[in-house]
Amino acid sequence: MLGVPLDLGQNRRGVDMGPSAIRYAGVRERLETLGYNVHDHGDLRVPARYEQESEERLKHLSAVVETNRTLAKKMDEISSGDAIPLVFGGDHSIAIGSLAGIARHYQNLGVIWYDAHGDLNTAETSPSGNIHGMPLAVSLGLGHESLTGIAGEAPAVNPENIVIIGARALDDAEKSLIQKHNIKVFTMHEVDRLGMSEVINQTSNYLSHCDGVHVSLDLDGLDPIDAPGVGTPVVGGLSYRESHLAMEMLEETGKVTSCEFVEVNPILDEKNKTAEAAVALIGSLLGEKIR
Ligand code: DIR
Ligand code: MN
Ligand code: MN
Ligand code: MN
Repeated sequence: MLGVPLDLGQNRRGVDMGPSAIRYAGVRERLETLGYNVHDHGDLRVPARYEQESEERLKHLSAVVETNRTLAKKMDEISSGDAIPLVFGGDHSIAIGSLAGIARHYQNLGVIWYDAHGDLNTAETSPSGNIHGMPLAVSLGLGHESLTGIAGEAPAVNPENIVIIGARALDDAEKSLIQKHNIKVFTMHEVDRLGMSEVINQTSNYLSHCDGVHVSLDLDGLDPIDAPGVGTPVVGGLSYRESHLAMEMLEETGKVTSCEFVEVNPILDEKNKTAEAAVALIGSLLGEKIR
């Protein structure tokens, strides 16, 4: 486990406390009960917000780059051997560093992006200038070179190795990019039509050529009723139950090699409900069964 208490990829205060909230919700005990030998690497050191100035198009760029460079190195280290890296955010901009570090260990890393958003913006297309709306684009090699360069020469992820699940707030430029690169997306429309069980079956088939799969779960993928403690909630989201089914079925594929749970914001939460949901989903993704 590694915490990354970065909040500079977006505007709301409090998401820097996500790793504490997730630990407080009992993640370690949960994993030990499952029989895992848990190693907690603690929290990455992150620049404080008050020390930072903000650019218009890429807010807090240098601090986000610096944090993700350190994170990529750390993830590279802890991805070795048979460890399953589990990262706690922090805002979703940390996926830039975690994917950069993990991808070096795979030929064809699959990525499941569980999110209300596409996170496929660049400085030119972003409506907000917030880097947490850009990490998937950056991981494809699109965006400011100080961000795309974190992965090294080649992009961390190929467009055909990505599956987005739960999308319901895509910007126009993100829609174009999805079409241009033919990225697999199960929006809420497809989830409702097919059901989560079929969505995960198709996801698993779609990524069957991958030699590893990273699950990047933004808690705002869930409905705000089940996960109110997020900075950019969007109504009409994935339920607690659907999400558990998704995690359980992904675990059954045996293909998940790393994961991250991001955007938990305890200041906006209701009695740590969102962190508790995150920990319950982590349990399911790593093998917890009702029976
Ligand atoms: C929006 C919101 N698409 C942006 N993105 C969010 O600012 O780029 N991503 N909230 O999680
Ligand atoms: Mn390594
Ligand atoms: Mn996101
Ligand atoms: Mn989101």
